[in-house]
Amino acid sequence: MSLSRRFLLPARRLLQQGLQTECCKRLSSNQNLEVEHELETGLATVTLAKAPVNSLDGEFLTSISNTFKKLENDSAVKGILVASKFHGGVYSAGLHIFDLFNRSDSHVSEFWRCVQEWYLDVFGCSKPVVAAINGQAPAGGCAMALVCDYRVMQEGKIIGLNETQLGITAPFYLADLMTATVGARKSRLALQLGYLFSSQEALNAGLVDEVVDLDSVIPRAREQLLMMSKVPQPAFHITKQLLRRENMEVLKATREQDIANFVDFIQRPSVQAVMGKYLESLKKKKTLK
Ligand code: CO8
Repeated sequence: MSLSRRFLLPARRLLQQGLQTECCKRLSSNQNLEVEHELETGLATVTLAKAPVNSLDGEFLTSISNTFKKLENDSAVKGILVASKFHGGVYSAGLHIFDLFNRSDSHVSEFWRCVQEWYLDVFGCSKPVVAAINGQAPAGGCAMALVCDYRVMQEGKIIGLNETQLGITAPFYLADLMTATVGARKSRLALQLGYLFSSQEALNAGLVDEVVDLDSVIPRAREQLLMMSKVPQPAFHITKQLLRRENMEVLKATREQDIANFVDFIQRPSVQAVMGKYLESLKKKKTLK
């Protein structure tokens, strides 16, 4: 390597790091979740980084919930983008299935409480939230996108609430959200069959708002978020809360019952048996690769 190149490379890196700290603040970071805040625009980026597939276990859901609580209360944050660190791979594989399989009632019950809390904090966030779906998004991955205000998806991937395929049901608040998004008939069919939409089908159904190539997912999502963040904020926040209030109130009023119903259902031997087979098929798929 020439002397000038040897000198210039570290210098450029330092310069980039310097520029980054000037215009971009890392709000918090743990090994599963990275949160950055662009000071100039007020936009925050939440990057899901739980290897290998962003499966949502109780701890991860709580960490997302807490992050959204913080961003909601930070007046400098004007909008939130949600993306995956596994760019072009998996946005999120949904709930961590092992938290539902062969677990005690109390474990499942606490886990389901985390799911509800996650929903109330992310769906209930009054700021603009845009999903940059830069990978596969089955089940809870689709839910992670549905709770956002706008969805930009990578072409050639899958998305949907496929819960019935693994023998479980989507919670009523997500089923309602799916219906509100794609309409009653499409939602009914998709939920009953546990249908996974291709990106193009999702676009046609209105499940996502845009389908673009991988390199354009984050820039397009950011552009949309910037536009949304410029709507006068008190009006945006209040309108968003107004539109989401009814859906949230139903869950708030029935949380304990929802947990009891879910535990009762998931612990049935027949449900556990289907889930066991599904887990086996996931492993088999791997050995066929
Ligand atoms: N939970 C736990 N582990 C998982 C999950 C999951 N959901 N998905 C994949 N994994 C594991 C695999 O077992 C594998 O582990 P290992 O390396 O130890 O064998 C590893 O992650 C990598 O998986 P793949 O090799 O399958 O990775 P691919 O990139 O080939 O495929 C997919 C990625 C498409 C995401 C694929 O893994 C898949 O289809 N996973 C199952 C997705 C699914 O059906 N999820 C349903 C979960 S139930 C749910 O989310 C209910 C939602 C209710 C509301 C939730 C609100 C938040």
